[in-house]
Amino acid sequence: MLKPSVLRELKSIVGPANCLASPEELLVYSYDATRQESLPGAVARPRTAREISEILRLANRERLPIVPRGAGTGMSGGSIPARDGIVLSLERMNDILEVDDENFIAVVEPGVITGDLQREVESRGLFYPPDPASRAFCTIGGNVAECAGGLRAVKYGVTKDYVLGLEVVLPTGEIVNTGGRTVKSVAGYDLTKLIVGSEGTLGVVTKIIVKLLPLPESVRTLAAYFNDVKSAAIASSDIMAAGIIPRALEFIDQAALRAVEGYLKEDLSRGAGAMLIVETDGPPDAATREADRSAGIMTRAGAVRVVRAGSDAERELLWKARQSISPALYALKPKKVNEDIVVPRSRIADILREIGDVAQRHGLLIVNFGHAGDGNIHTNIMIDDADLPRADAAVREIFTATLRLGGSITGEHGVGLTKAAYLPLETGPDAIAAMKRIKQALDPNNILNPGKIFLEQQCI
Ligand code: 2HG
Ligand code: ZN
Repeated sequence: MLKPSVLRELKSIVGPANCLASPEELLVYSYDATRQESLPGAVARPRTAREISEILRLANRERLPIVPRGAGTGMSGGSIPARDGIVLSLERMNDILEVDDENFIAVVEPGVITGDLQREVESRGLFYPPDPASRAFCTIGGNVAECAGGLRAVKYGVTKDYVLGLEVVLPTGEIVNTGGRTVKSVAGYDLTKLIVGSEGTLGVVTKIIVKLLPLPESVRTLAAYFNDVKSAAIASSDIMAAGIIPRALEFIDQAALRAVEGYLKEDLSRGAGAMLIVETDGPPDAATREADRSAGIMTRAGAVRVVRAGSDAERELLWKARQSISPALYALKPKKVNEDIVVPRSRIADILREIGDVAQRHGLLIVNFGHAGDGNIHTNIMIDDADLPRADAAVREIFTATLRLGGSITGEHGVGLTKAAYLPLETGPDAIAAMKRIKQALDPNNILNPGKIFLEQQCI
């Protein structure tokens, strides 16, 4: 419970209609896509950086935890509220402020839905490439906080590659601008890069300047079907090793295919053991040539069938299927422990083999799909409550194998709460100590998203 005087002050900052404290309202803001929950003391829905600054100053005075929140689609618990703290929902700050088609930039507020930004710029012949599977409902502010990746990272990179500048409210309330509207700037430390991916622990982003590209002239989409996971994994590494850079190169294993086919009531794979979706883009000749070369490589690696999406409807169905896997998996088991490990691209077959061994050892159903072109596999351990201890053991073994192969425990979902215990495995204690010194310098009272990334500050 928040003190009545704090609630009053909060109301005077954002207006009574934008300060929520009834149990029903709090519940709506209590969870994210991990399905973990924790009830906040209040939710504030500010409209300006100035209001946010005042809230952060209040939080420092009262030592209150503040948890910034976009649409709550995060997969590592980054926006799970601190118990009795304040959720800072950026949902009302949702304007696309500017699209500058001369300089190829857009200026947006954090609450803009990523898919809306994509559609708006595409209507002007421009392109915002980062493309999380949740683009229809996630916010760009959340993408910045977690440095979201997505389906087109293999060619175009991730959120941090498109953020040129930010307006940020620091934990102590100062409003600062980082970077700017130019493609180059080396004026001082790169605070933009520090904030992107800092999971809402170092500042509240209130304005984002993103880089845009010209919209590619054409796309070609292929679906390739394999009898087994191993040949699909080898085919994906072979495409990359041949120097082809598709704009998407996605992998789906048999269990994920079955789940999504049931979810969409479509027979996409006719019983295949694994599938790759490959999409190339660019001038029509180049896109076709790269698609044809990819098809040849996949056939040589053992694809039993490679088909080209002949119409927009066919292409859209493939992508809809891919984007629906995450929710579709809940048909297999009530809970999932979903990880987003990433390995060097040539090691995908190795990590999938190791994951298969882990699944067998622990008698667990582990489903794999994801961004094979990046080496980024979504490994989902499907469980009932009783399986949780075995799932925890499996996660540790999968992370250990990932690191042994030269990979990382999280490619795009962030550390948040769910991976905090494992971060030291990857970074070692000295790097964590350095990160904590940065946190301490910017947030001396540890009010901004405490308990995320670093285990020992856990407070929910
Ligand atoms: C995706 O690529 C998302 O679909 C979600 O990153 C992954 O649910 C998952 O494991
Ligand atoms: Zn993903």
